[in-house]
Amino acid sequence: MPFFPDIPKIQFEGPKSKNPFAFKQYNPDEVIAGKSMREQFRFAAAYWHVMRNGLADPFGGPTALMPWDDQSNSVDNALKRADVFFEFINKMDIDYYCWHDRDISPELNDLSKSNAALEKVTDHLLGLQKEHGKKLLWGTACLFAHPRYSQGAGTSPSAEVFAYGAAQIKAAMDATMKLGGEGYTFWGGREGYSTLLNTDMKRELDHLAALLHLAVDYAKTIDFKGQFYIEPKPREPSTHQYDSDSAACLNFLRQYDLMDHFKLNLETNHATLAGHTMLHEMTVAIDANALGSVDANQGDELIGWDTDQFPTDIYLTTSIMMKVLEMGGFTTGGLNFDAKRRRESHDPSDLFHAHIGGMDAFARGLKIAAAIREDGRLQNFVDKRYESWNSGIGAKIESKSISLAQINDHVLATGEPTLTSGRQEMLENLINDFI
Ligand code: XUL
Ligand code: CO
Repeated sequence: MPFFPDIPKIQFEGPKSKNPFAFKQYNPDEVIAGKSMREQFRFAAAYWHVMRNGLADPFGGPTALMPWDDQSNSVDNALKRADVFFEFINKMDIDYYCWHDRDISPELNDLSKSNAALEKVTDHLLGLQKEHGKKLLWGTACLFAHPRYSQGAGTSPSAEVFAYGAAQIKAAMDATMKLGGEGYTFWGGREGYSTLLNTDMKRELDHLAALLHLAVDYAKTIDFKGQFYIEPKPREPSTHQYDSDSAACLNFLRQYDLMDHFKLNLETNHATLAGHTMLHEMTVAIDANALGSVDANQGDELIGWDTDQFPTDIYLTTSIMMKVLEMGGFTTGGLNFDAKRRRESHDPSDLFHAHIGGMDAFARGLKIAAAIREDGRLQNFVDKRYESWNSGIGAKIESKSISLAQINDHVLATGEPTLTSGRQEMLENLINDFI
């Protein structure tokens, strides 16, 4: 029996369609920039938002209608949710999904019981994946919801809590491996502090690195070949989270000799909270050859928290896809809709409108980004802006074949430099010509 009986399989009908249950822009088989859209995006649905987010906010309880969910913490309820979820991603034509262990399977306050439940649920998910040809983009352990993690997991002051978190990670990695997951993510929700008055930051960071090294070592013993990611976010729920932005994450990975094993999973709204644009965060990561995957959403300009809205801003999706194309496309990663409906959008059908909108917005962004790259004027402008480095004094500085004294002689001989305009407004106009 279908759980979304009134909703058809979502298909591409083109920009003229007035059908709210159709893609207007996302045409999975259309080739853009050398790959089908399906391959360019590697869209994933987030299990936690689709199945487990009741749409509560800090001032009010859940509103989402989930007629299939008996609200119990039982394995049976978890198994049923998996069926609902697979009907959803099938109808949406989304190939991948992502989960936290405790979204798919209950926390039973006893590790061996929780693990046994996880085993049963992942048996079922494996069957559903095979039946419907779906894949796991990444798995992760939820080390922030249970009260035991209220003071952190890898950075908890308690070694026993660290150990519990590590054991939970072991089970989540086993489950990811079992489901053929292409990645494994660490988002340090409470890996930070509420006040420095009670915090030994150095020790906590050493412990967090130790946890990641334990996971890397364990991956070798089970032959897990998936990509590890860390996901930056500066705050919320902690006052300060150690993985605050791309630059902080890269510094941490380098300091603790983890660069070979990790890439970043960047989320748009986390970039905003860090006071950066997503373009900035992606540029920092790509320049370090460390962009792995993207949690696709957008924030609100007026609300100060992580609103995790579905991405609809074409300017934003264009800039994201320009960077994705620049790095040569996703390999292990993809675009995971870490996004939730507004609290008012409580109908199951709103899940469809939300994902359709996000996928169409990215399809437009991809087409625009590909056209801008094809046109070449933007890249030519940037190349030309730096051309003084290609020969003469610039080339000598870049190749480190000139001394400070020789540079001084050069300046004495050549005099005051002339600058060319940065032409920001002209370039903004150029982008708008394509949008
Ligand atoms: C929270 C967040 C997480 C991670 C996975 O802001 O983004 O859901 O993506 O733990
Ligand atoms: Co996220």
